[in-house]
Amino acid sequence: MAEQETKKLIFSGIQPTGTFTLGNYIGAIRNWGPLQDEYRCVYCVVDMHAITVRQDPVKLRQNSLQAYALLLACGIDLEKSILFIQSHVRTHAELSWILSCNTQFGELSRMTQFKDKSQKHPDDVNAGLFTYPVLMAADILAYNADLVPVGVDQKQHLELTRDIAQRFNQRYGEFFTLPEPYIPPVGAKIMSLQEPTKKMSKSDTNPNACILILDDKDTIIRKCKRAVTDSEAEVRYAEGKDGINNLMTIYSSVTGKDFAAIEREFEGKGYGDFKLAVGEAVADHLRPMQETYAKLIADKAYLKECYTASDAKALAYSSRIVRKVYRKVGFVDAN
Ligand code: ATP
Ligand code: LTN
Repeated sequence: MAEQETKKLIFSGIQPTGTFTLGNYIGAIRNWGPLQDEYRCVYCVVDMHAITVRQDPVKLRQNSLQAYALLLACGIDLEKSILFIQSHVRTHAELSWILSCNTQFGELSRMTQFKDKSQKHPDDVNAGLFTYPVLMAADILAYNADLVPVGVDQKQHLELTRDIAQRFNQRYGEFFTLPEPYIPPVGAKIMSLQEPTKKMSKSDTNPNACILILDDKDTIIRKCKRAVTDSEAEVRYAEGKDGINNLMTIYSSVTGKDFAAIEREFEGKGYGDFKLAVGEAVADHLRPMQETYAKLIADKAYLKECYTASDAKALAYSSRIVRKVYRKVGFVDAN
């Protein structure tokens, strides 16, 4: 990364908690590829965050490799960027400890994700779930990232990261860059196909609510056909037509057509035709990525080569920063 040091650094992570949805794809990961020319990008499969909610170990390992291959298939180019696995790079846990000693109990108690997830899993309100945002701050600050692409749901965590960085800088002298949230120009929020006022989420228990990006064409079309709409029969973007608005957003995101063009295309046609067209367009859009994914996931040796190289780059880069942090807080040099 050295020759490009003048470019701003982007850091983002995604949890390997299941197959990505069309929401994750349109709202987040599809935007990661195009950022690579303008920025130095560091992307990460955050498996350590995933275990804040109970995971089946066999599944977690599979999901992590799947997430890694999917991110490559979605356009992350290792000639330009780093894509590594969080648990392979020890500096994240190391920095997380230091930062946790600079984070207040009260601050963490106010995090809405903690409150939501403790309600969702009342039998497992573990300390890791509570300190989740500190590990996320460590992810970002270990690279002194300038920009962090996140959805609205993660903004509060990013604000906490800035507060922690600022407090550290006041205590120990200016050191950390205060990272800014980066909201991509096309940042559509994709809603559930079954309850279009709620966001599409991979942890939804209703399989018809979300399109997974590895779903086959028939499944995608079936889910679109079952999507909840309204009692009108006009394909039109309007308040109160949440289901149709969501399908129009999806169709627009995968075809590049604007809403006016979509309304013209389906004038005089019913919802059935429109839903079929949405399903076909999504399936056609995802097919090349799915084909690349199938090749990548079948080649575990290649994947290993990829993450081993990226893990080493991430460790080298973040070690320099964490070593300076150790010195700043007063730890004796190890060598
Ligand atoms: P979970 O259901 O396990 O909470 P999730 O599907 O909500 O997961 P995350 O792993 O929390 O997804 O988020 C990964 C990224 O995808 C984040 O940047 C988030 O903002 C984005 N994202 C998630 N769901 C949507 C959606 N429906 N529309 C647009 N972006 C989304
Ligand atoms: N909390 C994020 C995942 C995440 C992340 C990060 C995002 C972990 N570490 C660092 C950006 C930067 C989520 O659930 N989407």
